[in-house]
Amino acid sequence: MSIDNAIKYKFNTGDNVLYGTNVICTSKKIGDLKQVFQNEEARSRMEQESIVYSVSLLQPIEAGTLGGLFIGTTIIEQGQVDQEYYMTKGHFHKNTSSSEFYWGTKGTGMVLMMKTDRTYHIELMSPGSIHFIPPETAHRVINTGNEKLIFNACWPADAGYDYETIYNEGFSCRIFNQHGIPTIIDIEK
Ligand code: M6P
Ligand code: ZN
Repeated sequence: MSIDNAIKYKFNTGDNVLYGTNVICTSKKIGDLKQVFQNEEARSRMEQESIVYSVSLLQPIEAGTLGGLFIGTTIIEQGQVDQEYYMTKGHFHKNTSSSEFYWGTKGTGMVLMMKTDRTYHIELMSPGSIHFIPPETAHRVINTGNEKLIFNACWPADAGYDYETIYNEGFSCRIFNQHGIPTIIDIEK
């Protein structure tokens, strides 16, 4: 019997961001988010190097492994493209039967979940809120607050990503800042 004293991975006390050996950090900048926001012209005129969100990802097992799990922290900066709040790209899982948990740790926002028939529902995210994303459901997080939004996620290692469907068809609603109020606008396909 042996006790491993060294903590391999942990959530940083303070900002709650995941860190440790093998934690991969990636970021999405304005320049990476073509066609994500409604006003593409406004996005193209913004500082392209400006970060919209960053993901710290721990993959303790190879991607695609049945029964494996991944965990990650996402930080969405506060900001807007025109009137639309900063948000993640959003995706369906390639393995359509995969589900996922999101939970908020800092800031406030919305979790948008959309079924394949394009019906959607929204859950409010705040520190401590837990969101279950069922199979066959696209998911995106929108930072509607007045600070960074930080949340964690845990999902199956064989979930994979289908970004293409959202890139081609978009979500069926968008969230805009209208006179300081987060406003949900339905979008026709
Ligand atoms: C969460 C998880 C990740 C995802 C990230 C950003 O941390 O769902 O798998 O990559 O959010 O979301 P997206 O990939 O849709 O931009
Ligand atoms: Zn996912």
